[in-house]
Amino acid sequence: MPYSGLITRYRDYLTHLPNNAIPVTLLEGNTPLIPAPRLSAELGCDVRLKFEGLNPTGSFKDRGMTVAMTAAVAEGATACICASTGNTAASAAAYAARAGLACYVLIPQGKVAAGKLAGAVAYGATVIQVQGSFDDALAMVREISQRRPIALVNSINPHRIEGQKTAAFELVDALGRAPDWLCLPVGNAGNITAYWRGFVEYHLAGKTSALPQLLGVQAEGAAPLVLGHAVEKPETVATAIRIGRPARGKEALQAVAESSGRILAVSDAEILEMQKRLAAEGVWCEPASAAGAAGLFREVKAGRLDVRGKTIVCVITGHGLKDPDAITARFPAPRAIPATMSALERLIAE
Ligand code: AN7
Repeated sequence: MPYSGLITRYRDYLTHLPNNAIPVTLLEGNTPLIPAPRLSAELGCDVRLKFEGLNPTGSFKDRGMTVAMTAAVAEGATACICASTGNTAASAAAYAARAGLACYVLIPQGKVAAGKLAGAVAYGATVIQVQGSFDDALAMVREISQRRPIALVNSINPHRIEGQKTAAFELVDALGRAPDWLCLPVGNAGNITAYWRGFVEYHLAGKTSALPQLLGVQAEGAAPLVLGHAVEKPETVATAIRIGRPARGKEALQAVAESSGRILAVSDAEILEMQKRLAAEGVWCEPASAAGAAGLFREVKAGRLDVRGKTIVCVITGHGLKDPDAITARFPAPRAIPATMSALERLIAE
């Protein structure tokens, strides 16, 4: 049967959706699990990359958005709203367009990567820059969605988590069991919460006897869950996870504890170094998406994590095209030569 989106594929597990709901879908999910041979050799384990950047709008957010938008339409919504560091905005804009809903997205001014902002605009959302942080914007959309009949599609919307848990199902379906470790970036903490729910549900359904250990990774300048308190002015090159008050922080910490996992923070330098390593495997991701693998790398190299012979999945949450400036701003512009064969010969002989 041709693939028709994750709601159809995992309908039996999406019990919150009304029976008569008609999927609003762009055929999200079903993303590849790509082996990372160089990283595997370096760390002495089998590292696989769940490349969520290959979803329709370039990030894992599409998994939650197909379910949230399907539910919103079934409930009769005509407009939706979210706060976002960028990927949620682009995803909400696309699925709202598909469903014929008005869409408002609030983003922190000047802190959203170019590809995400352009996406939200292209899909026709009303984009509003807030002179504040993501956390400020989230507080605003929470309140307006109470006051007015506008569906809130942030990951505090339970349908978002329901959709995102399907990534765990796909991992078990691909590997035949859960991986030993699952490494992923943590911002608002919805995704790690969703993965854990997915693994637990599949475990209860008898699809995997084992559960993974979770390695949740924040950026040092935006690490409220590692520090144990909110961060008022989060700062990191990984703008996607520039979040100081994670809405699902408590659930995330509980999931990490239940899995006998870890939550830790990596520096911007470690994130960018891992972005480069992943690109050297042929998988270019945005900076935030490298955080999970960066955390794994550091722990293994420091001798704090024994992964020999283990199967490790790193979730690559967003495509590198989302944030081209993260590359072009740090590297010199490509060399220019005259349009002559001699100039080309000289350069190649260097
Ligand atoms: C690429 O788009 O919060 O821990 O508003 O875009 O579930 O928040 C994005 C988060 C990781 C963190 N990787 O996931 C938003 C937003 C990428 C992201 C995360 C985000 P959560």
